[in-house]
Amino acid sequence: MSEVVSFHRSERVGIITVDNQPVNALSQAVRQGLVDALGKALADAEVQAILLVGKGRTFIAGADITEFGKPQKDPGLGDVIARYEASEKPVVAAIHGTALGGGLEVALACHYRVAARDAKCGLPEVKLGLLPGAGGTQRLPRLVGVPKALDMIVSGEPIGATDAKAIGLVDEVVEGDLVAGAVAFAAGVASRRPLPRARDLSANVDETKVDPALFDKARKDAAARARGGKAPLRCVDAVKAAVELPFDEGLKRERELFLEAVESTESKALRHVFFGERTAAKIPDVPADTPTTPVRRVAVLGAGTMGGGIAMVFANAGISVLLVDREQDFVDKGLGIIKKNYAATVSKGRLSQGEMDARVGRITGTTSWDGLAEVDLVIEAVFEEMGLKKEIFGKLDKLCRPDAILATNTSTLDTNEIARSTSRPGQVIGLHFFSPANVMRLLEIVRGEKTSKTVVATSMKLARQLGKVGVLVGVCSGFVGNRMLHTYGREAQLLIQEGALPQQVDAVLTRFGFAMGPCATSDLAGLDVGWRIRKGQPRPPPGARYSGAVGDRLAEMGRFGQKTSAGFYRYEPGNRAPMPDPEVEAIIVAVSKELGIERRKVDDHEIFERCMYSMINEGAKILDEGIALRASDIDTVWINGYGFPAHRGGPMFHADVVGLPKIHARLREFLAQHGKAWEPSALLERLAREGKTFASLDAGRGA
Ligand code: 3H9
Repeated sequence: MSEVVSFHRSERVGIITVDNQPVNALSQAVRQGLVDALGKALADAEVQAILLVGKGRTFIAGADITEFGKPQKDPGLGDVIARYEASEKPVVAAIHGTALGGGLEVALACHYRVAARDAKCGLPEVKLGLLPGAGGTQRLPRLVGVPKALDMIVSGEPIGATDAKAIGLVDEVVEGDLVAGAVAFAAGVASRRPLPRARDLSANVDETKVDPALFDKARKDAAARARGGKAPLRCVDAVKAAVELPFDEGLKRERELFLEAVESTESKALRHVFFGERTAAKIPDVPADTPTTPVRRVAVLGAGTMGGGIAMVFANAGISVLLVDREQDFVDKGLGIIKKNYAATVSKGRLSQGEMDARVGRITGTTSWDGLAEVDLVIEAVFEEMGLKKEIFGKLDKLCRPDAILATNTSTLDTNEIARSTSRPGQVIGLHFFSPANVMRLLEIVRGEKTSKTVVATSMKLARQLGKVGVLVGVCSGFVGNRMLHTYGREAQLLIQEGALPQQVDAVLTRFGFAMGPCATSDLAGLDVGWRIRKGQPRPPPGARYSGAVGDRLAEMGRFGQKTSAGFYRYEPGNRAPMPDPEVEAIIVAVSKELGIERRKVDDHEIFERCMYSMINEGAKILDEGIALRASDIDTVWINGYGFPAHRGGPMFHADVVGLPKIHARLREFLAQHGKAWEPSALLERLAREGKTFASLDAGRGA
């Protein structure tokens, strides 16, 4: 008997327990253990019904993702599942925590399913670029009907036990002790025959009754949402097979589609993203047992868009917040916007009024700094001005408890310099939220040269508690995300000066899968922001290109983007869709002329390579300088903070897909054509020469 699956008997019920924590993934040892345990249960004459349970915090959260891409070892999951379904003794799955992917597929093949009230069931394979590959696409529609099965399989979103019961996915919701309730249920069905098997249910997949338009619509919706990803479409095709083919043929079709998917770059990318997010939480010199301090009371300085959004993040996580600003008007305005944001969520039915009231109640607006002496963490979210920040940190140093964490939300400024304005640089850290802070998942956690390990560990833990993906980065201008965004945006603008138009640049990048192109993104963020920053900076020396020329001209004309209905595009009232604007084209042509640039036809390929490779090159420099710990951390930043398409894995993953030698060769060509900004990173050059990848670099560093 394998250690990860055990068997024991409770009177007439044989209990098979999976114990492969943390999530009871279906590794080869678990699959073998399940086969062996079933054999024992069937051979035991005393056993009249069999119960399958998971030990620890969950039932079974799916196939073992680390095994994908490696030669598959027997028994396959499909084989294990077929044995459970064929058992002549009834098998009951007792679900707590999550039954996900292959875990739910095992449960679907059991004859009955019972669930704890807070259990969740789902087929999230699509989020890994896959489809359920062990019968889920054939059994679920037979059990719950095609529309609901399509919903669950194409979205990948899990449903709760109550909903699962309502749609016929589980037979009973157990209150109180799950195993005791499930044993009683199993004893109750022990002698019932015939055994209900999902494979035998035909009514829900009767071809004459299922509207074929359902699949056309599902395909269309999936294509619109997938931004070029194919997995959702494969999911639709597999469910369609449940209607068009007999069960065993449908299983074969599902298998073919699954094998195609598992080999796809899309799935490799999404698996990289899954593990990348989890690896980001691990800091080599800050072990998991590093002490942390509790964060129960927080103050946010600055009640503007950013400060208000940050206050909401804490209130959402049940933490009370003091929202502090200089004048009562600013405080009131900030609180007003917060309430409006929550009310919008309530009106969409995504938040109850009671929950909104509780969250609003956790935020106290004030102009007084008195309460700061009590808080565990202060986050400064005022203007990006070093003098102001230093003054604030000097004051905080005097007011706050010695163990309080002093954080800055700066997106560009030197966190070390800010820390030096206090007597406790070890307690200072950057917590860089992304706008809108209550929506964006990314949190760059900026470690200064003196930041203590306790403060790093507390911040990483806090990120998780807030539902954010925390990525630890080092100090440099723009940290990881904005520093790379700068090179990406620079190339987009230079291409426009040379002959492209905003709509062409944006189309190239949205076709790749970006949520928005760089020009539409600038319009959303506001062209005035970059313009004001550039005004305070020295112009590039003669001979060097200045990428801000078009943006400056538009901003000087009051075209600040969406908020003025005009920027790189024009906007119809009440509509955020960017419309190409002939006036902008004339401005761009004029700017090119003033700069002495003869406009030329820029092809899409050049746009893509220059925007993407400049960013990858900067990412390699960031990695080489130790600003990011791993290439996968850079990908995690870009996917969670900048709309990089997850199914492309992030810029560094994409670089590996293209091949570093090819990228390096192009960087050298661009260096010859466009100058110093294209100097290839020494790291990228070395990896290309040695035939290595960013992934191999991460693996070599134990990431
Ligand atoms: C599938 O089932 C295909 C089948 O249809 C067909 C097959 C033929 N495998 O997320 P956490 C690790 S595809 C391996 O921090 P939480 C994870 O990396 C699969 N490892 O915990 C982490 O490791 P570490 C369909 C896995 O409580 C640790 O477990 N299923 C797997 O926040 C803890 O994870 C899914 O897509 C796995 N399947 O969330 C579910 N899952 O500690 C994927 C987790 O070293 N999993 N690990 O960093 C999840 O969504 C979340 O992990 C879950 C728990 C919600 C379960």
